[in-house]
Amino acid sequence: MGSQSDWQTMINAAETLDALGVGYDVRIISAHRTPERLYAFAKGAKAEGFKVIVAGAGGAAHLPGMTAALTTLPVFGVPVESKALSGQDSLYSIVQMPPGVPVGTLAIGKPGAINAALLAASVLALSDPALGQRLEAWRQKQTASVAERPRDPDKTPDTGASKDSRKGSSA
Ligand code: RP5
Repeated sequence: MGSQSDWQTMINAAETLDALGVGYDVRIISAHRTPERLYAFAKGAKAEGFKVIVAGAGGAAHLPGMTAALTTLPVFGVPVESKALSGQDSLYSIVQMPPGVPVGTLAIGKPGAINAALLAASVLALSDPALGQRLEAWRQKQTASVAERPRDPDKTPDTGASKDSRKGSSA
């Protein structure tokens, strides 16, 4: 990720990989503040044993694109939600790669971080049947967690409205 400030978003990718039993390394690599670090990492990633790179960045988010330019490993970009433009700047910066250097771009923020991890796991599962089974189990657990009918939302303390009174007044 491009900054320490991205970690609160990207930790969701890490937690998803943890849940799937996928090993990973987390690094702060800023394309503009630590360009030498970026070059060294991206150029050496394949030799280091990385199979997929998930790159989260915000604002003028050139980290995923620059990483993809320096390696042929699959790169998934997570647009981190920026304060100024709510992550639309990050999204456009990452998604609009010219032809020839692809970055698989996910949704802005936490959903994108989670899905980047799931997508990375799917790629790794192509050559790891045990991981494929864990991924299937993760999906089944998710499916099982969806109730057929909604629960009432929690009542808010300041309205004083109870479930029973709402039933009585609206029936
Ligand atoms: C980007 O600039 C980072 O990916 C981060 O999302 C954004 C802001 O970085 P900080 O100023 O918080 O370090 O490079």
